[in-house]
Amino acid sequence: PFLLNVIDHPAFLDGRCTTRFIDETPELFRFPIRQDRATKLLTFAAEVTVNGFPGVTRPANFVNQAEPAPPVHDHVAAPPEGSRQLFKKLGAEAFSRWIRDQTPLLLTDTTFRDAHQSLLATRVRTRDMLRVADAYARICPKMFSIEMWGGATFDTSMRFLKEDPWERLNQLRERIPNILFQMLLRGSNAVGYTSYPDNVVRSFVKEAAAGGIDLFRVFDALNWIPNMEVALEAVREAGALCEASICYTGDILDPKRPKYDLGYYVRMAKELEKRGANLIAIKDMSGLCKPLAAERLVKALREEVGVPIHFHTHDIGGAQAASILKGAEMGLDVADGAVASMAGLTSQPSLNAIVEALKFSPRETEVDSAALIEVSRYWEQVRALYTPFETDLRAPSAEVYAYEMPGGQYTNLFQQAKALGLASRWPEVCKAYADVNILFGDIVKVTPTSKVVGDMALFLVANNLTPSDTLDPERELAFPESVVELFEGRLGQPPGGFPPALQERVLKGRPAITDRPGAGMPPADLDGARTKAAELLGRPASDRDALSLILYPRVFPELAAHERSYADTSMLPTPIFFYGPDPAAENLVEIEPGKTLIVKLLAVGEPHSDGKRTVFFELNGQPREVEVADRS
Ligand code: 3PY
Ligand code: ZN
Repeated sequence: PFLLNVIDHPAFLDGRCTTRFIDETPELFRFPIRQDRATKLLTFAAEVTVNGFPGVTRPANFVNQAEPAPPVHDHVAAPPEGSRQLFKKLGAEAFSRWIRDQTPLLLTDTTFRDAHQSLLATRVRTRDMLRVADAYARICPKMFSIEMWGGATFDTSMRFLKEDPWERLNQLRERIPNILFQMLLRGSNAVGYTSYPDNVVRSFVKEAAAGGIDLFRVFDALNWIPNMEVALEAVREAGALCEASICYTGDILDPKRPKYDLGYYVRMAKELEKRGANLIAIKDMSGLCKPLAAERLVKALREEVGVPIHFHTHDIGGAQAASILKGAEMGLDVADGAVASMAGLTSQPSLNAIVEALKFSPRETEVDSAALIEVSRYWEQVRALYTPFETDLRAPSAEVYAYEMPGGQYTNLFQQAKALGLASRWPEVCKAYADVNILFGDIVKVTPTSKVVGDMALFLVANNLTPSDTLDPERELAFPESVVELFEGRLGQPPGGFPPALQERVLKGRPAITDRPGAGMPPADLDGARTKAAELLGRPASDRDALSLILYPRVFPELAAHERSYADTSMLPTPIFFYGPDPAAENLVEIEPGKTLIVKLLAVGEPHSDGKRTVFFELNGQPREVEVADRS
């Protein structure tokens, strides 16, 4: 550094220096503090030790243990060929026909995405996925696809887990080269909660496909096809599998709910097929598609559309494995499930159970049930590391048929209610959720519209309002921002439009748009975002970083600041990341292949007068001290 300080100094560069240059230029000795990775990671470990992980309470009975071990498998042999190689060989259309020709029911494993989104508030870290990935590729090669990206994972990775979602994709792809990767894309809402300009949606799909996503499940939160078109087109252009969703709401068996009847879904599926969908998803985000409804719906879709049908459901009510089996009898092509230890309740039905249930039947799957048991054991141990994110839901709840609340929302809305001091009024919140749906004209409720309904339900309960109070001209109400956005048409149009009286009240005379929100948005400046991302990161930024910044303009700078202070903390074992290093143990942290830090927490000092504490470590046998402010 000294030599660099000299030769980079303006006086040296200008040739203005004399023999006294070194003596008279003290700044030459001010070396930039090069905080190395180990120090940064130790600083993070010290932070968590002193202050805890933000928002996470270490469970009282938590015993810091070795990280869960993956199933025993042959590391050396390459993973057997699977659905991905076949898809690469055939291309989207021929592969879609191949799916149709299969006799076994094909299966998607959602454990890496929706299962933990629905059970553990999307908190599972990339590291715990990577640790099972090698084994998975080898012992579950007959899995049709793995849903491992999209939905809320993009947001949560950055916001809470402080990791780059693109890296999750990269690293899982490296380890699992043989099974299709699938993501959930919210149409023009991409992986966010609001509408984005078309060029953002297009670039996002292009980058995701280049990063290894093979199958995009695209949906619109109001089932409004114009809002799906840009995404569908981008997926087809990328040569990926384009799976277009019909989001299931209501009850096709109930003659009193005619708005979303069988004909509605069949018409929508046919429209989507016309727009080039390679598969149709029945996206039953709230687990409302009862067994006999699934039978009727799959049968009708099988008769009316040519492309494969993929069924996704949540087991909140407890009857959804039966819906999958009924669908299978009617020719369902692919079903979603999660491994047993991450299945049930707000998550998907158990893959282990589906595989067993179909044994010795015409739709018997090719997935190895013994392998699923091994994988489930792994996830069971992983799940134990995430107890602070578990919900209080202990048993299936058939109340979901009354409330129509998505599996992924239940836990979040409960947390929101708790934060507002409404936890004890949770049944009222649920009832209000159902009332708001009717007030809004009976709409599809899935991210982000489900959040709007949830915000409005909390608004009613917190202010002790009835649904009819919202229409009372005597009352001046400040509706939640998300409700205003919905009624302005900024999330698109529901079937049959918005109820005019409420829309009038919410917008207070302001106009609403009826066009596709993306149509009126100027393109986002991707180059500018890349430059800004580079500034934030203090290193060159990629198009992916630019997209992360555009999608999450407030969260990305926090992630970049975290990286600058603490390096890439995704390499820390989960117990250290959330709860700090075990004081009794030598904690191993592999920061790159072959380079391992041995971290021992020795002691935490008393607070100094400035409120800081010294945390004493041993790092690879050498004493190291880190000072952190005690904010606890
Ligand atoms: C999401 O959009 O994150 C969902 O899982 C919707 O069901
Ligand atoms: Zn889901």
